[in-house]
Amino acid sequence: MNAGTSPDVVRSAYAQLAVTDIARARWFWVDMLGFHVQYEDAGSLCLRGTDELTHHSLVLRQGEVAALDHIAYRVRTPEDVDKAESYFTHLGCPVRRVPKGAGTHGVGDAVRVIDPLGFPVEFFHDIEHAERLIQRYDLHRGAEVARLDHFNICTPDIPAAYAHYTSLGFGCSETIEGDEHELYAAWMYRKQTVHDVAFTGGAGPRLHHVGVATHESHHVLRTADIFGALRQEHHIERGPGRHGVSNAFYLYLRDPDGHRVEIYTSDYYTGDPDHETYRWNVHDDRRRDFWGSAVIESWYKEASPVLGLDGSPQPVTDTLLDESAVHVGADGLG
Ligand code: XXG
Ligand code: FE2
Ligand code: CA
Repeated sequence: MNAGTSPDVVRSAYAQLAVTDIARARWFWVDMLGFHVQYEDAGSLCLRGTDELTHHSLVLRQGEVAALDHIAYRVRTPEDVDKAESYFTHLGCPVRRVPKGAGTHGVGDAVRVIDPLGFPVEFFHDIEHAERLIQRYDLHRGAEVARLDHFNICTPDIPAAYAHYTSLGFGCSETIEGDEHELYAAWMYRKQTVHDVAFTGGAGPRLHHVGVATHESHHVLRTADIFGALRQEHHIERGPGRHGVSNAFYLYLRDPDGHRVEIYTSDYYTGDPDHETYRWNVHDDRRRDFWGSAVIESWYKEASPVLGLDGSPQPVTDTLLDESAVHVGADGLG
């Protein structure tokens, strides 16, 4: 096997978050958002959306500090797990093999790495299957989460993130760029949607948010209504609104530990081989909210720490370009 061959990534598959109070986290993710519990023990919960036929797309585990434990990508074949191991070893990254039973419940043989951007990332192929819930309308609750859609990560050097994911075979659907084409943000995909991963310029490595898909824009509105009705409106951070980038309808919430989740619906197909990148100018006021609504400062600045392979929080580096400092004039342009 060529050590430099990248694994064939199918999609963003799950995120594992450390939470400081698993009962409160359960309230937020299960009772309020409507994730389904696939597996539960004293210290962890494996959750999935209604459309997901694999064991989980979100794992919550009790931890000392609120942090990202790892994000995980599913790869096409078991051999792609070996390819991930040699690919990241070749790059000089910390790499650990996690045999079936030693890692996350339901997942088979996997490889965990600290990628060149400093993020804990797992690659796996085998995972337990799960019962079809898409038409179990009687079980649908809250945001009626259908599936995981994407990860959004804070990283100080967006061109480096773009280069790393390009070499992993990801396409780029959209960018935010300055007048000299300096890269402020990028959305990259393997599955045929706008993204599996996006980069927000900021101190990093940190997890900006996990994006979960619902079927209908009214589910986004209903989520906000439920939080308001229960006097839990302080969990709402940004939106509801229409994104410029991706065209999706959105709402951002913060969980009891401050982990951010985006309820997201109605982006578009990107699967043609010659799909072209759509480029937004950073001075276009519609880029992050198509109606020009201001983005709250906390959305740019706050994010979850990430853990190393030994479980300790990773140090962060400050950003090179700060999009939140970009001035947009009254005409919506710089
Ligand atoms: O998923 C997304 C986001 O990355 O969360 C943010 C799609 C678009 C945007 S943006 O705020 O740029 O419209
Ligand atoms: Fe997002
Ligand atoms: Ca405005």
